[in-house]
Amino acid sequence: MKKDESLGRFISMILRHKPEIIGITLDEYGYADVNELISAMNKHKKYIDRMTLERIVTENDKKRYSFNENHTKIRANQGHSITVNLELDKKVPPEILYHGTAIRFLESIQKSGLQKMSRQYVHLSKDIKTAIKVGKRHGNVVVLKVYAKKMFENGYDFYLSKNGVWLCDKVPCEYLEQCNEK
Ligand code: HQG
Repeated sequence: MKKDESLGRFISMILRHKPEIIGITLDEYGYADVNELISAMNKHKKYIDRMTLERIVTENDKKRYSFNENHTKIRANQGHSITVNLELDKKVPPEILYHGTAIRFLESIQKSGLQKMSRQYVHLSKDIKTAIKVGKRHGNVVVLKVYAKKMFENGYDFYLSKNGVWLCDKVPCEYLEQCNEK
């Protein structure tokens, strides 16, 4: 449903980047109070009720949001630019992960590796198809192979978000290689 999609995009912005634009705050774990979120959104003409919010959380294509156990609180599973504690455990990554990006960023990435830029983590994909989708958002896409297991063995930490996105703090150039597979 188109309307859910646009509400979802707005909720992502609130829960990941700018809760203050509708006058709410997140707790240290990134949670917003559900009642507060609904009433603040309505006040700002983003009309939503609890049933719609539940549907958006359940049906979101990337499972971007989670409720707490009794559905009184909601947070984004990844993608934050504000610093929150997602309570993720360190995890052993697979041998290879992927990162889709725009060709125009390559030169800079080859110099300084993958950086978090505006987000809390560098986001990595488990397969090439997903990486292509992520990269396309930025322009002509190029996929990079990340030698994740080697990084892990050399002391870098990895986390897996609740919706299956791999997260780390940075990827130095020596663990990156252009991926020509499809
Ligand atoms: C690039 C979406 C120049 C990086 C996606 C990326 C993901 C550099 C861009 C999640 C660089 C940042 C995150 C360097 C990295 N020099 N450019 N040294 N290091 N970059 O959007 O990974 O759909 O912040 O390659 O699916 O594209 O919103 O990160 O192109 O999971 O749920 O800087 O956001 O999730 O862009 O995407 P972003 P991302 P949602």
